[in-house]
Amino acid sequence: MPLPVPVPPEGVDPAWLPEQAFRPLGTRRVLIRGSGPLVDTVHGEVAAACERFGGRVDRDASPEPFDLSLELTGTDAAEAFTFERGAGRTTVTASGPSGLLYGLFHVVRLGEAAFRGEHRRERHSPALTLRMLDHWDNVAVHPVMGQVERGYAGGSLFWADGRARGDLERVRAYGRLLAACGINAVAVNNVNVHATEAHLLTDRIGEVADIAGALRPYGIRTHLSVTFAAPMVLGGLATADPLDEGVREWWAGATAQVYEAIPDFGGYVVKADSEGQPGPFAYGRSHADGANMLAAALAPHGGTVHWRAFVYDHRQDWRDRTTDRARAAYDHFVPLDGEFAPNAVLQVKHGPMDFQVREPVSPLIGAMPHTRLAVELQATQEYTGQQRHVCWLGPMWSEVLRLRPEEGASVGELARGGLVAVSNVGDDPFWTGHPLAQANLYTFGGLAWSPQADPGQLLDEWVGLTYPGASTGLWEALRKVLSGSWRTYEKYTAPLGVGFMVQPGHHYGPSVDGYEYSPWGTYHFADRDGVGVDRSAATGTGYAGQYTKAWAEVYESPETCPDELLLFFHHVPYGHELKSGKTVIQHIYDTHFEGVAEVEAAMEVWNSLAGLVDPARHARVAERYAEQLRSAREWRDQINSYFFRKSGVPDAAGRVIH
Ligand code: GCW
Repeated sequence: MPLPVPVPPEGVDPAWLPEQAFRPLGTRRVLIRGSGPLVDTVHGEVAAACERFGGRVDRDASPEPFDLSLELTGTDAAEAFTFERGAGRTTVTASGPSGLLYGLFHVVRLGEAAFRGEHRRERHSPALTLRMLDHWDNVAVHPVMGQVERGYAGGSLFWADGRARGDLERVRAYGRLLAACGINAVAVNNVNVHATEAHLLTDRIGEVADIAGALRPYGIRTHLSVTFAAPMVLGGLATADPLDEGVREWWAGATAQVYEAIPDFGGYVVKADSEGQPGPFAYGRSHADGANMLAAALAPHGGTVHWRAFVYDHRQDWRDRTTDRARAAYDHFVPLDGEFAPNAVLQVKHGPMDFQVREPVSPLIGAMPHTRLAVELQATQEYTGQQRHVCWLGPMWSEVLRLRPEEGASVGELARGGLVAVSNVGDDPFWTGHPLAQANLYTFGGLAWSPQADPGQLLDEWVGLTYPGASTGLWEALRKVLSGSWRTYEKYTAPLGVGFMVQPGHHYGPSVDGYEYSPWGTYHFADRDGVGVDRSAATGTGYAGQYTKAWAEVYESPETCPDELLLFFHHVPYGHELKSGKTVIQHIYDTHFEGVAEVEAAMEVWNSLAGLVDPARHARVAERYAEQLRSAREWRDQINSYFFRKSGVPDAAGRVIH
């Protein structure tokens, strides 16, 4: 039986699955072979398209010749599919049901091209088996963080009025969008697990099961963030010590019940001993002890624990120059390499600090050969414009994933435990607040499927699907506003990798010294002579020495350190000459003026598209551009004035600095 295609409520943007994207498929005669729930999903998709566009679909046998066959040849867990075309017929085969689903969306992506000419048989297979979105959604609205922590797209998709939504049609539609870009796992609640959300693990697991049920037809497994203190706060035990027998039994029992409710449950996500969350340190145990206890509870059921490596001292003394937050993850976890259970995955933020617009790759990645690592990216734009600014992160993520921390292996290859992104989605009609931020979600899916993929090509795919039939002019305009937007954002915010300079707490907009004398370990050390953090091994915090030899050497000296990371690794005088030939101070002035000019130009391009894109989308983006421009000017003027006042060095071009 075909499963009906989910219909999101009236007014919800179709994102990259507008009906028109299904026209090429929907005008064909299609044969589907195989059985099972995911085949029913595929059947429902094809049936809906054919009904709309006049095609025809048959299951298992067709009385007539057909244009496309979608064939399930087995029942394994493989997500791969093959695609080929010959003798006027397109064929997709898969040995596992989710492969067939991905094969279907491949056909949709190709559009008419899937039905033209000849194609040699190609096999498509995801490079990473776990491609996951972590939602930082709370069930109860948090007094400071709101419902979605660092969320810029409205409330939660999953939770409303203090419980799981009764109507999960939109969650089904979300699962469909995710499957169409290759994502196969979702964690449905915040890693900061507050009192209400702790109960999702036990007495409220039924609500999680409902959500899992809505996501399952599109091949998405559900994961849950849990509190390490659960045995105490939920089980009434006196301890959460991971080596305590009673604690271990409690987790085994709770986990068995989770699997009763959700047989294909993916596993737990844990933030422990981090920013106030409980963890094994309270009992003198290691993070391997903590993770392995949960891994043991999950192992009999085939689940995985995602243990986050974001562990650092968030109460440090800014006067103390020996503590360097950037070092923390490596210092905590590298000594534990080899101790983690096979179903424990260490989830590492891609940079050593916290999702800044520019950071080096975390030195932890590559330094734990005997541990399964997942790399965590942030699609939600906490530090990159909060979905009020256009900032397409594809090029940044791609740089990270292609970098080779060691001879022979890229970050994408070292992420054997998967690629994870903090979701940028909420219940906003455009899903992501800023309609152009949908491109980040789509690109993430593509990079998780294939970390070596060209992000520009993924952007083109996104444009092709989201704006079916786009003219060359529209296509080029969209490319223009998106492709350079990350570098533009970098230009008008914190310079040369130094990071932060944001307003404390909510992290939107400039405040150069906002975190300078705070306990958070995020400093720039600007004085009248220079700026930057000395993280060299010779004279600084030693962070540069955490890298493998080749990279340690590159970062150790200001002469070899790439310009864009110079202030992350070194404290240099304002007159220091960059590889570009400019001084640091002149670079700061120039990039800040350029960044704002680039926003002005992009805004003009967007305004010229009125009438060419859907009016609601156009209006939403135009409104956000006005705010982006206001904010970019504020950034420019605060940063330029700050450094002019500190250094006393005038702008060589004599522009207005306040
Ligand atoms: O980026 C920081 C955020 C916190 C977040 C934390 C984390 C969920 O400011 O809001 O908490 O990282 O990744 O755990």
